[in-house]
Amino acid sequence: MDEVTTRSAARPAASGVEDTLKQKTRDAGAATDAAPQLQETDGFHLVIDALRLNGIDTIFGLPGIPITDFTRKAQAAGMRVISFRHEQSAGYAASIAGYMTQKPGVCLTVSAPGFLNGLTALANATTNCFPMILISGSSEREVVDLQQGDYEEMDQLAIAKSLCKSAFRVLHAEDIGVGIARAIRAAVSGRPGGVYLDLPAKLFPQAIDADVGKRSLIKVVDPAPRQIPAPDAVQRAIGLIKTAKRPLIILGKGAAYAQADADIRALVEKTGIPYVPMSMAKGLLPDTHAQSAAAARSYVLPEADVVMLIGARLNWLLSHGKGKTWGGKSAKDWGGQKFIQIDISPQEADSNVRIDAPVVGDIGSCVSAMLAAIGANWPKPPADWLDAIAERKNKNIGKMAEALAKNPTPMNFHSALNVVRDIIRANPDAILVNEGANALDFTRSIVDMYKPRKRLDVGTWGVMGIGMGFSVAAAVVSGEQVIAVEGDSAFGFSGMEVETICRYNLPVCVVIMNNNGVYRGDEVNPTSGPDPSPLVFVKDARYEKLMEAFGGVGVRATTPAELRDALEGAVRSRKPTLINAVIDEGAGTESGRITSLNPTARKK
Ligand code: ADP
Ligand code: TZD
Ligand code: MG
Repeated sequence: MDEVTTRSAARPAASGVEDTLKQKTRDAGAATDAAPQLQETDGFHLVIDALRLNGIDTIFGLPGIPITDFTRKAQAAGMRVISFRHEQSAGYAASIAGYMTQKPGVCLTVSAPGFLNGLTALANATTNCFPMILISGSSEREVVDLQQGDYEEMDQLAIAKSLCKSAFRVLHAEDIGVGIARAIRAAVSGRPGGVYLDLPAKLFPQAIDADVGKRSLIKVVDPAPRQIPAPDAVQRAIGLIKTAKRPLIILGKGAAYAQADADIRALVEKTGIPYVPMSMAKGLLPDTHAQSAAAARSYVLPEADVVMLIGARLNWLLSHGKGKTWGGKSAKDWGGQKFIQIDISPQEADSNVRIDAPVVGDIGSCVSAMLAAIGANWPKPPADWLDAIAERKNKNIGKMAEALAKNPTPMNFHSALNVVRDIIRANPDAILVNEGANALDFTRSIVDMYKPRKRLDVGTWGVMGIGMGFSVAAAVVSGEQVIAVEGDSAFGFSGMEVETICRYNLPVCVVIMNNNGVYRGDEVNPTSGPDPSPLVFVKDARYEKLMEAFGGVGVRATTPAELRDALEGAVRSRKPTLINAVIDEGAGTESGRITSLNPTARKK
């Protein structure tokens, strides 16, 4: 994109200054009319031009004062503007677009309440290391700062600062180029994260000479520079792996994000080390890979002696690297593993337990350095370790197959998800979005993924509400079929976005695992009073009619056969579809797989 979007000034050109400007504009080759006009640009156009100059061609947002005209002008300039029903969904969409593309996803909101609605997604993006820029219009600075009660008054910059990686405000049109460049660099360099960019209402109509404007824009060179690991750090890691009798690799979503798929696969295969993928790293290598130890996770974590983390943090999702999960005697005890951690953040090592070999750098560079160091004839791990894993794995896969083969009435999570498993196997390019508790945990363990970055879920926070935003972005960014497996509670957080899915006619099929409630639907009010339990919803809710209301396809499925028909139909037609899969309301467990995190009263 070379051209700066210009607007003709309304004023008649008369003065000497303006003549000079006209001449400049002509020199810049922008004005070719016989009757030359003064060429100006403004804040609206400069923001659009700065984004496009940096290859950002899509905006996720929700219009209103002061950004309404911005959304129009962005669309007129050829950007894709995806307009949502709630800013939180737009924000989640932007964040996952960032994860999928390594370019910051942009979310655009109005001031105060719109900004706050988008802020949850920005904080979530930062927590998950997804690159995203939240751009919010803001009210008059001088009124806000004196707290004089402006329309949607709020000191947004101050509030955003503590919740994201960086926050900037641009006051003058000629600084827009710098502002966008700083936002892009902050979002994607180093550990990716969320960036807030505050654009006051007054900035948008500020006019400046088009040529000056054009020259103020910055095309960011090498926005996420490679970070080559120190050779001695690589050698230390290799040395540690050499001592291992029971080595293990854990792949996290940082590894999926890095798009170093071939090298990661080569490292796993050349070393022969068994690996466990974290949730969003499923499919980085196909889940059916012989070295996947996912089905023996509870055996390999406590038994491993050297563990190499690639783009995965030792946070709660890995029980902080200690305690019983890792073979420790009690909840806080170290299990005795030595850890290698490949991560771009130099501060990540030792966050929970000692890291004996930190390798700091971008995963692409680190993995290729490791590959070079191990050479061609790396010995496979000891056979007794691999055999012991295979034994557990096969036993668990056998047990799972038995559970999947059953066909109970009503359907349970297994019989329903067995269908989704088949559909993903037949359509490995489809993107699976997943949220809920039981609906999440069962899907993660039952549905195999075959390709990288195809599984998008609740991430580090286990946040509900990402479903429809992620689905919209996944479809917009990739053009692929999206299948969103949603708990009925989880779906409720962003359900209105089915209208967005219909409006943009996206190939999204939402499958609601409808068990009438949060975790299960059979709880009752212990007082026998008229209010239902806080954990249950209207029984036999007809969610499919929501999709029909906006012209999509709605199906109520009570058997695996009906579910299969409906899912196959959705994939064939690519029409917006919502399948209300009716699940046994007693089939789930509280909090799914993380029951242990629930505080319980001592007093019964
Ligand atoms: P998971 O939840 O899958 O375990 P986490 O979100 O906890 O994954 O960890 C992802 C890690 O990956 C973060 O510590 C982050 O710094 C790191 N990371 C992200 N992108 C890169 C990259 N390109 N190179 C190296 N590390 C990265
Ligand atoms: N609010 C937000 C934003 N995130 C959350 N994680 C929660 C609340 C708490 N929560 C969970 O952790 S899972 C869940 C909630 C409300 C919903 C579980 O019910 P579901 O799934 O219907 O989505 P299952 O299949 O019934 O377990
Ligand atoms: Mg439920």
